[in-house]
Amino acid sequence: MKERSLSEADVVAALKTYTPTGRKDEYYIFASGGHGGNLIVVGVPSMRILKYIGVFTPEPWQGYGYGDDGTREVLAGGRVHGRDITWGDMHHPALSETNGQYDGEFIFVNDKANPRVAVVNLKDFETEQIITSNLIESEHGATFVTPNTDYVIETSQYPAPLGGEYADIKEYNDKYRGAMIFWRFDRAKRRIVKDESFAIELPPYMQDLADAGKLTSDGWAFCNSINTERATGGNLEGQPPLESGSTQNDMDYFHVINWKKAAEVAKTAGKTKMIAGMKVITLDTAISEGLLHFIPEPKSPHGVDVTPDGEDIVVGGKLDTHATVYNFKKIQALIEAKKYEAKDPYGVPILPYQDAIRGQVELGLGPLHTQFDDKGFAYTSLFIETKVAKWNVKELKLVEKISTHYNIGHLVAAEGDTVSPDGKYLVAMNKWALDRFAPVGPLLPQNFQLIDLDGSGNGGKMQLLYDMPLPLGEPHNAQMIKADKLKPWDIYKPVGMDPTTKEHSPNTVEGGKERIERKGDTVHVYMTAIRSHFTPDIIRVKQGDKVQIHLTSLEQAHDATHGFALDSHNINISLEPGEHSDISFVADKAGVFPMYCTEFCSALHLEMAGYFLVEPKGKK
Ligand code: K7E
Ligand code: CUA
Repeated sequence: MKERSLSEADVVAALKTYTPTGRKDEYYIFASGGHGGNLIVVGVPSMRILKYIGVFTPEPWQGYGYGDDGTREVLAGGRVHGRDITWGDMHHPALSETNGQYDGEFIFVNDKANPRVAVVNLKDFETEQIITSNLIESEHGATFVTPNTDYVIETSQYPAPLGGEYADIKEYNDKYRGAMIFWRFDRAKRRIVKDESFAIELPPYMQDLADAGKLTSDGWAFCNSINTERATGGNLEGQPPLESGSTQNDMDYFHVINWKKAAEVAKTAGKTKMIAGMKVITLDTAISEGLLHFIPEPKSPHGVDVTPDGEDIVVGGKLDTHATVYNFKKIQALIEAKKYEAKDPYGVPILPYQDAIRGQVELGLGPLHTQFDDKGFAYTSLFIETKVAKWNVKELKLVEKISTHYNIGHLVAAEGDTVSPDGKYLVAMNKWALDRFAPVGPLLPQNFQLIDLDGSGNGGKMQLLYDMPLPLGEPHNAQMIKADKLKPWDIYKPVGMDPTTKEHSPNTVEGGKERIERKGDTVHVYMTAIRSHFTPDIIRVKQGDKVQIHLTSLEQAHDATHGFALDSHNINISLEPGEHSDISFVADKAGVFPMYCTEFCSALHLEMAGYFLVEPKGKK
C-alpha cells in the first residue's frame, strides 16, 4: 500500500474488483459503441472487455462485412435511401425481455444518425438483422423493448418530412413531422417483421428518449420532447440559433402513448396510411383514437425511466434541478376523465401537469438518466454537477451523491431496466476523462466508472471502485445482465451452420468432398478448413470468372478459430468452429494471390496457406 500510495479505500476497491485468472465475472455489460457503430461486451466487476460485436460498422476481426455473403447481407439491410452506410451512432442497447425480465436471448441497438435498428443474437453474439425505414431521417428514443419484446421502439429526433420528401424549412410547422415506430419482433423467426410493424405520426417537436411501461403501465410508452418551440435554427438567416430558439419554453411535452391500442388500430383497415413502405397512424387518427396525450414537463428534458413496478415515470430536466416523477395511475385517471387543460397546435390533448405528477425531487444540476435498485432507491446522473444522486423513490428524498469523472451521461445498474433490479453495481458512463489517464493527445477516451451500491466497506455509502477508459466512440448507454442468464454456444453444431440464418447451410462441405466445379461463368470452390490446412489449397480461375467459395470449418473444438484472408480482394473471414461461410466475388484482376489463415490456430498456422491463381484473359 505504501509503495503504491494506496489508501484503505483503494484496497477495499481492489478487493471488490480484482478477478483472478480463470474466475468469471458476475455480470455482463452490453455498452453501445457510439460512433464506432458496434456493441462492446464488458465483464463486471472486473471491467475487462470481452468482445466487440460488429453491428453497423464492418469489423475485420469477426470478418463482419469483409467478403462473407451472410454478413454482407445483414449490413445491406441497413442501406439508407439506396446508400451503403458503414458507420453508426449507437446510443441505447436493449436486452430482450420476458415478463419484464432480461431473458438473455437477444439485444437490440439503434443508430441515431441513420435511423436503423439491429438485432443481435446472444447465442453467438452476432448481428443477424439490420432494419431501416425511410419514414424518418434521424432517431434517438431507441431501442426500448416492451416487457415481452413484442415491439422494439424507435422514435425520431430531428423532424423532417415523413418518407424522405423535400420541403423547405420555412414549412417546418406544416410539413415536418416526428414518428414513433413500433417494430414487431418475431422471436421464433429471430427477426423484426416490417409488415407487422407500424408507426405513429408525431408533431414536429424533437422527440427525445423513450421508455416502455411495465406491470401497471404495460401497454403504454413514454417519450420526452425538446424544442416544443419548433425553432429551426437559421443563424445566418436572421433566426436565433437552435440552442436558444429551442429553450424558450419553461415546459416541453411529455408524450404518453397507448401502444397496445395503437397496435389494434394499426390492424384495422383504413386507419393507417402507407408512407415509405411503413404503416403509419396519422396524427389525426392518433388523436381521435385517444392514442396520444401530452403532459407539460420541465425544461428541455432528457431521460425518461419507468420505475421497476411500472407505477411512476421519472423525467430528468437538463435545465432543471429536479427529477419529476409522473404517476401512471394519475395519468390514466386524467385520460379517462378527459381532463384536458389545453390542446397543442396540432390538436393533441394536454393533461394538467400538477395532477399528473406525484412530485419532484431536487437533485442538483443537470439531471439526465435514472436507474433503480432492489431497495427502493433511484440513481440519477447529474451531467453538469458530474455526480450520481441516490434518492428514495417513495419519499422523493435525496439520500447521497457521489462524484464521477467527468460529465456523466447515462448510468447502468445491474438488471436496472427490469421489473426486479439487482442493485449491487452501477456503472457511470462519463463523457470526459480529463486528468484520469495518461495523456494520449487531444482526443481522450470516455470513462466508465464502476460504483459499488452496497457500500459494504464504505460505511454504507456508495463507493467508486474502478475506472475503465473506453476509446472507441461514445458509449451512451448500456445494459447490465446477470452472467448466468446467458447461455452462449461454444461451437457451431452440427458442422456447417451459417451464423446469419442459424441453419445448416445447403452449401456445407463435408471432409473428403472438397472440389472445384465450374457452372457457366461461375467457379464454385467447395473448401474446408481444419488445423492446419485449407482443402483445396490451390484454386485456379480465369480472369473475369465469378467465384463462389463455400468454406466450412470442420473444427468442433472450443476456440479453434481459423481465418481466411485473400490478398488484394478485401476478403477476411473469421471461421468459428463448425461455421460455414459463402464468399462471392469476381476475379477481375489476373495475378497470383496468396490466401492464408489469419488466426494463430496451431503450431503450423503459418503453413495454413494456399494460392488463388487468376489466369489472364485470352491466355491459351
Ligand atoms: Cu447520450 Cu440516451 Cu443518446 Cu443521454 S443519450 S447521455
Ligand atoms: Cu488456421 Cu491459422
